[in-house]
This record gives sequence, structure tokens and C-alpha cells, in this order.
Amino acid sequence: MHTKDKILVIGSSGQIGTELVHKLRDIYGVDNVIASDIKASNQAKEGPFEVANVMDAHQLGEVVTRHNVNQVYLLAALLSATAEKMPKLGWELNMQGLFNVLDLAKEKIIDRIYWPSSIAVFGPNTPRENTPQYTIMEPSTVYGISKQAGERWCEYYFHKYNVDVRSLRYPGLIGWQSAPGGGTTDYAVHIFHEALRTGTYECFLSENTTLPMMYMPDAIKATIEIMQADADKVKIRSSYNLAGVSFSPKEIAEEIKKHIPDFSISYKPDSRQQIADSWPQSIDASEASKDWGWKPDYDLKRMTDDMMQNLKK
Ligand code: VAH
Repeated sequence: MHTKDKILVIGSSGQIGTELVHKLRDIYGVDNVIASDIKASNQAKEGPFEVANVMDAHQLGEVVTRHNVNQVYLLAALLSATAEKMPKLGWELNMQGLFNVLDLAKEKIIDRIYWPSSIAVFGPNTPRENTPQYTIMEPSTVYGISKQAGERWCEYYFHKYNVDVRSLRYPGLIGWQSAPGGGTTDYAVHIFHEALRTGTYECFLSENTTLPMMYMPDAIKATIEIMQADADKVKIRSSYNLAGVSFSPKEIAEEIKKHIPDFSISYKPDSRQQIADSWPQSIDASEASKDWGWKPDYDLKRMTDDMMQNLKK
């Protein structure tokens, strides 16, 4: 790692990127973390920002060399529900974006990459309880197919070209600092905003749809921990299972009612229900705990308390 790391966050205006940029700037200094997204953003007021299209290898290379970047966090992607509406763009963006960044490391222009996978790599015939690191993976969404293929390519570039790429299979992520990005788990963010705004929420998943979830501070912690881990501790170079807390819409609604007693929820499942039904209900993250000490800080109660406290401000 360079004595002075210069970090580029691609997809910096998204749900994860917004919080990740803040955290990375706290650690590395504002001027050493370049935010970048496909269109201009208010982030430009907070520190270095570049408008760039991750699918344009030339433009990406120009940004990387101009800022002397040595580490890239590649967050740009079409998520599950959006990619089902635009399959071709979903595949092209998720894959070409990854190849463009992997090739920068293959050519030794950068020396470390973070690339997120997802529990979406698992499919309808994957064991759904405590899904293991190694198991059947037949994803049935464009997003999941692109993440499974991406994992294979990350491992290939590590073994074939010694590219130091690290990856986590994120569960559904919940935070208060940014809007969710068009996924199937977005209900778990919307529910808080609607509970505070109107006292009611119509959920697009059925009440007992249990999914693996995680509070954003835990996801950001895991992302930075795996990127800062010694290379020899990162034994899995496809992507690590990561687990926070699993819950259903009914369970999170009960937790919110402890803060807003007359909050009411109704259920109107839409096309995202069959995506959710193809995913695991809980994840076994023991490899991440064993290899680089992963441990979540937030359970459902602590997450809900923190979300309500911050959204009420
Ligand atoms: C999505 N939030 O819903 C993302 C994530 C596991 C879910 O990949 O597509």
C-alpha cells in the first residue's frame, strides 16, 4: 500500500457510496478520497469529485492517473429490481465496470480494489437458512447473475494476474444518510420514512418475507476492515458471506411500533416478492469472522433505535 493512499470511490452518490466517502475521508483525509459518479452531485461541495462513466475505460483511466489513485472502491451497479427492468444495461454496467477496474490493477496502475457482491448470488435452490459460504448458486435475477459472474472474474484475476481485489456479499442495507438504490430490500428504509411522515406504510413484500439485512454502519465497517486487512488474511478472493441481522417486514414493523405506537403497516406484494423469495433468509458469515475478525455491532433493536433517533432530527 502507498504511504499516502489515494482512493477513488466510483458510484459515490449511491446508498453505500454516500456514507463510505464520509468514513474514508475521516480516515484518509478529504483530499485523498475522490468521489465519482455518472452525474454531478452535491458531494462536489464536500471534497474532490469527478463526473465519470465507469463503462468508459479511457475516461476512468484518465481520472485515476490524474489523481494518482492507488485504491478503487467500485460501487456503481444496477441493483436487483432496476436490473430486472433493464437487463441488458444491468449486465453491461455491472460487468464492464468491473472489467475496467480489474484491468487497471492488472496493468499495475492501481494496487487494490473493493468490489461488492450480494446475497443475490444465491438462488431458489440454495439452502435458505444459515446459507454457507460454499453452496449451490443459481441466481435467477440479472443482478445476481452479474454478481456471481463478477465473483468468478475477481477470483480469476487474483490467481492469474495477482490482482488484489476484495469483496463482500452484502445483505440488504439500511441507513438514514442516503436513499436506497432500487433494490428489493429498499422497503426496510422506506418504512422508517413513511412511519415518521404518515404513520402508515404499504409494504411491497409480504409480512413473513425474512431476508438477511445489515445496518449501514456495520456494512461500512466491514468494507473498510476487509480493505485494510493484510492480504494474506483475505483467503477468499471470490466474495465473503457477510451477515448482520435477519428480519421480516412484520418484525421490523413491531420494532418501529415501540417508537410510534399507532404505526400501521399493510402488505401489497409486487414483482419484487419473487426476487425476495429466491434469496436466503439468513447467512453464515463464519469465514469472514475466522479470516479477518468480522463481527456486527447492530441488532434489530439497536438499528431501529438509531434510525429513529437520527431521522427524527
Ligand atoms: C438489492 N439492496 O436489493 C440490494 C441488495 C441483497 C440486496 O443486493 O438489490
